[in-house]
Amino acid sequence: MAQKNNVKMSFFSVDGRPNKGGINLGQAKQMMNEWLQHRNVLEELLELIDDKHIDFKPWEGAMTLGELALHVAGWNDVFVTMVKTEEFASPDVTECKTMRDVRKVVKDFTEKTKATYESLTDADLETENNSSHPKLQGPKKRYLTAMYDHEIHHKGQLFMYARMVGVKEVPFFR
Ligand code: NI
Repeated sequence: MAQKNNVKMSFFSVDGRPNKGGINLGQAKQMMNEWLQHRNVLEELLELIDDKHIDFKPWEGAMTLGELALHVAGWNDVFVTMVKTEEFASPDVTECKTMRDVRKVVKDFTEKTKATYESLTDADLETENNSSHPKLQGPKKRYLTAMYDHEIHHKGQLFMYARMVGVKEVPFFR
């Protein structure tokens, strides 16, 4: 009986909900898929923003709409890369003049981040990290949960930016 329960548990994804189709994916793969759902929504949202809003910011000193989108994509690539390298270095983000540029850079980061994520093993996730940040210390998996939260945190802000510049129909949140 106990064994049966263990098998059943492995069909649940990181957020505890049933894994669609009951396929028992590895943890790294499952976590990547959970993150990708949110990234795909972010990309959909960016399709709805006109060029004239690229420099929109809701308050003085906020990141502009374009900067915020690039911030998520660039830094979240850093978080995933850190599982492999432990190097905390600013992302290399190309300057963008149009929303078309922003969408392209975000998509390129998505591909790069996905490729790095796909190279991670479940054993990598459990290895102790070298972080000096008290909230990140622990298994390397913590870089990935922080990255996931960071994606959702700023994606929520971007939904608000989008509504503020007049987008009426926004995508479902995941
Ligand atoms: Ni941030």
